[in-house]
Amino acid sequence: MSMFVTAARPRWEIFCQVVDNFGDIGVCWRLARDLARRDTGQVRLWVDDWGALERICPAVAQLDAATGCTVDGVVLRRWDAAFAASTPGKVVIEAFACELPAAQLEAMAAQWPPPVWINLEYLSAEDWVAGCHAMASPHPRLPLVKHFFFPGFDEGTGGLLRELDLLARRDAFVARPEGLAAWLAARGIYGGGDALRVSLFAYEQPELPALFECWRHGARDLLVLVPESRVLGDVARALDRGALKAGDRVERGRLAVQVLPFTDQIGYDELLWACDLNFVRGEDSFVRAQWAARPFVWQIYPQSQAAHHDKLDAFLARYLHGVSDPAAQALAGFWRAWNACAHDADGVAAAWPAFAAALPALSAHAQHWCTQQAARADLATTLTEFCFHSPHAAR
Ligand code: TRH
Repeated sequence: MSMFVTAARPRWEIFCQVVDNFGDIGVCWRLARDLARRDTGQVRLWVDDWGALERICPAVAQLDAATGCTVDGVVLRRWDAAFAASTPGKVVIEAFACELPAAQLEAMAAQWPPPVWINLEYLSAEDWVAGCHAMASPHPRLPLVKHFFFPGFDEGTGGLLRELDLLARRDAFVARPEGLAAWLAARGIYGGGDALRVSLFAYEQPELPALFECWRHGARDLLVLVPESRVLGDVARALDRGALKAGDRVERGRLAVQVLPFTDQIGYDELLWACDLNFVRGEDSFVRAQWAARPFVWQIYPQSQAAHHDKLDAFLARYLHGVSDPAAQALAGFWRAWNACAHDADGVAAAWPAFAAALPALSAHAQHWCTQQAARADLATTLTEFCFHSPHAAR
């Protein structure tokens, strides 16, 4: 009989190891909240980098990280060197192949029934994903079986993170023009009624000066809203400023740039809904831009030996299916330039005019793509199905 059997078992337990940035925590925090809102059972999230969590969940700053705290229905626990095994969840999710603490693995093996053990993988549009989704991997020593769970764009994958009320909240936000005006005013964002409103969330981008130069002399006013992030140094350089901080606004010709504070995830969604074009990065903001149903530009997380270029092309092939040739080429050209793909040497400034001209067509396509993807089961639903209603089900 296990020493862990008497304590209450959470329904879901997620382990998240943040390496050098908060991207993984973005996915884990969103998934945890989504599960907590649908379920009656407890969701517990272990995080090794409390600062990264605090950035997207400012509420934790007031709470006791050592003993754990509950935010939005999620029990948050710090995963540090002093980790002591606790009663494992009915489902244990290790995010992005992080290594579970050995003591917790032993605790899982001592449970009956054993937890459903999931390795949540990175999102990719590549064709092999559906074939690997839900594959089992028995532990070499312990009586435990891990399953690989792949989010994705196909029927045969785990789908995309999408809260049940997300699209209704988005529709309510965009349906009230006076609401949008109030939202902008509340953030001190003003001017440029006809300007193209752009959000810019990105990693470092050495091509920004050339693009800003093009925007400054362009055919249309542009208002660029930049949440504080890694790209801010390049934004400052492109504007010939020493440094920039939240609240700063700089105007150059037809271009106005305003720096916004980093918000929680709900506020970030609203920013995407408030803009005509969104520059996003990594994984979670990439998916949110698709649910915003607006044209977007994806900066994929760079990997060694340019492995990310294949992933970018795999998504482009899916996303551009059915888009007219000129618009498809314009989008692919601009995205590849933004991601410094070698086979597109012209650069972002050269690729911008065609991309800008294609925006009306791409806007219609973004809505079509969003509707198509929303017809598929979302990630929390597929996880619940797999973990509680399939042959692998938790008891
Ligand atoms: O941080 P990222 O670059 O994450 C990446 C990816 O997960 C990638 O796959 C992984 O390999 C790498 O990390 C290590 O970008 P991402 O995924 O978009 O996460 C950013 C999160 O920040 C997302 O949840 C949205 C959120 N956010 C806010 O909450 N408020 C804000 O103001 C902004 C700009 C973002």
